Amino acid sequence: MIVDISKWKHVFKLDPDREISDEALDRLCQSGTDAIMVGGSTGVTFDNTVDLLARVRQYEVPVVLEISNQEAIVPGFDLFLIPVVLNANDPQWIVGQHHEALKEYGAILNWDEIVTEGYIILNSEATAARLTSSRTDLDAKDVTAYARMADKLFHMPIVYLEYSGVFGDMELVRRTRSVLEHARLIYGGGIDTLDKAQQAAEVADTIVVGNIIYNDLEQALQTVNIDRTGR
Ligand code: 1GP
Repeated sequence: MIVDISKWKHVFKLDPDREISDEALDRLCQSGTDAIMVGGSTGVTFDNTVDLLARVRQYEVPVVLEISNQEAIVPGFDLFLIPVVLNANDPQWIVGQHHEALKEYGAILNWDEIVTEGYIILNSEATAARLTSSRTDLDAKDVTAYARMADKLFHMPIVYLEYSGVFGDMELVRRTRSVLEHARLIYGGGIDTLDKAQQAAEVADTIVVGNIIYNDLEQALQTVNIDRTGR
């Protein structure tokens, strides 16, 4: 399937390490979301990723893998998203793991299926922030500099503002979006109502809804109803 990320407005992110019933998965996949993103910070294995892929594949919705560790690279997704954590203090999460993976798979990759995400992690409490030793005390100038770095210096197609677990600063999201020329701005973190989804959708190109899926499925499903007439 050809997947056009430039059309994505709303994405559900599913964690292979968390349980989800068939009924819940059915409702998410048929909700009208633009894609299902599979990924998580910890406990993601080949087996739990294959399982989730097989279950989501029963539906028409595009399914993409956000790769967080080399052991969990599973073929068969529509796209593979590769996070590069721009504000990580640990270089493992900027180029280290990528280097290891390319030593193994570099010659056999289908580059048309691979999309780099310039991640900026902004919630110091998030597992991803701890894992990557991210420097999260950033002001708007810091964040927009990282965004330009991703967009202009490295030509990354995606800048991902990651607040995982908390709802972020929408003014900062808006400012970050405004400096991007080519890259798409993905926002994720703390979207647990339609109202927050709408606020985020007004300032970002794509919003990602994660945790609330597991805490309150009905609220999660509501977030699909954002106004799609904007950018
Ligand atoms: C996580 O950005 C996503 O990677 C979504 O965040 O889980 O807080 O919705 P939440």
